[in-house]
Amino acid sequence: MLTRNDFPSDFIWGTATASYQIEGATSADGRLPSIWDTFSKVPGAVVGGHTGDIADDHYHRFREDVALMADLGVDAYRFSLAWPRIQPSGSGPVNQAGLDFYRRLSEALREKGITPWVTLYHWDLPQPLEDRGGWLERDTAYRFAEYTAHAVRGLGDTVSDWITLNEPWCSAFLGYGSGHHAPGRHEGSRSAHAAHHLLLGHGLAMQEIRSALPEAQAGITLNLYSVRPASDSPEDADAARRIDGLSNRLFLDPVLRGFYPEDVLDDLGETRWFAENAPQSDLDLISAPSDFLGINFYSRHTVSASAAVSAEVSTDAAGVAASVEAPSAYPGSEDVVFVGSGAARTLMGWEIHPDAMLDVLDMSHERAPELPLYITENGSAWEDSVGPDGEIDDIERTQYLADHVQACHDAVARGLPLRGYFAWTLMDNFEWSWGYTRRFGLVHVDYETLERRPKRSGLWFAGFLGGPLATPDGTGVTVSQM
Ligand code: IFM
Repeated sequence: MLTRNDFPSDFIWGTATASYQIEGATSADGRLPSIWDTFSKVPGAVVGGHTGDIADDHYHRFREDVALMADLGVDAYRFSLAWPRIQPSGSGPVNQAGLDFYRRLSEALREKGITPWVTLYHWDLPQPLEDRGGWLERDTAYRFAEYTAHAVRGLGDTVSDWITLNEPWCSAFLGYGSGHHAPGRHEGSRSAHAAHHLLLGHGLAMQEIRSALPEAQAGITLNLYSVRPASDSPEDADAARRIDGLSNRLFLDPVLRGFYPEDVLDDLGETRWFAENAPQSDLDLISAPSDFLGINFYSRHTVSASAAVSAEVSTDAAGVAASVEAPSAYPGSEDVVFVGSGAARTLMGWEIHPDAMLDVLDMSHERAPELPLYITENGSAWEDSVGPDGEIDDIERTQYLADHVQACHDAVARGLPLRGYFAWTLMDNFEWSWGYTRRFGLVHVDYETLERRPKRSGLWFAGFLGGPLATPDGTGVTVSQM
């Protein structure tokens, strides 16, 4: 069985979460509403009308959660700062109480030997900024830089690993395109303007981090997909080019190469807007050297230009059936069909392709051969059930985790500069428009009592890492025992 000893000794193993998904305490200590507080209260926006008001109450239980991570044996914990705790109105003065919470968390982690990895933006934009146009406005990028300056000055002595944005594709195209995520707008190809402003925000935030913390490690996290055509036809090849363009190249190329892919801007019908509003000086900022690229990897897309294959319809990156009548998250490419390849799927409907993790590592590595890469999220949702003995025997999640850890091993063996892996997610939490109906955690959360309990997958990870929760022989639960 593979263990962490089969990896380089400095390979980082962690778990990841995000503020709105776990913290609760949405009005504590000066926090004001974010776009997710607003959106989750719109009837029909989130399954079951669920909100993040309580979530896992991590805000009050973080010490227990840090102890759990120490029991798993992780090296690092990736969490996000809630902008509306630190700068509640999205501009103006800092809220010291908000910063203090993250200082307490970071120090508690360090006491246990766990390195904090901080994401500055994991989707909880202060509502007042959305009221002024949100990410469709260039000014929001400057507000993000201002908030970053507060965060890095306030926490830079205890946090040295920083991620600017989490998955700007989702913020732009689910937030302003399909509207499946907050703020729930349907702006068609204008959602690409949000993508540019997010990336500009990344570039400006990198500047703030560099100037306040020259020793810090910093980069961005993108959600990348392996994209394949459903057939050898030129039409399907073009469908794959389009979806790869919108999902991957629209973000990888500006960040790693300093340009936007022309074909994607053409598909969007936004070439002129970008020519007028995304000057080279923006691209210089966006492509300024990073210390790493974070990649969130979940699945592979198989796509077709032909609706004739839609009987096998699959789900897109939001976990939304690609056939549902809703504005598309792929503006300009609405006609492309996401088809099933026959592979097994998680409860999100996402196909399981561990090998495709190497595709996304390759596409990043090709563009920046020297750049260290991290898998900053990877995980799966399943229908968990608690057994009579209280155990959560999540065989599928354990297998998914083991198979993706194996893919990391294959990547390292192939010489790819993969330096770490963060499992999504530490514990069950608010899965955006799916509310609490999709569980990704290595640790189960009872939403009535908020009791946490490691699942089999968590015990497997502890065994792999040699953490205190590993079984007495130090091997943990092996997949073959299942
Ligand atoms: O829960 C999300 C996370 O917030 C961002 N990446 C994908 C996860 C699973 O959908």
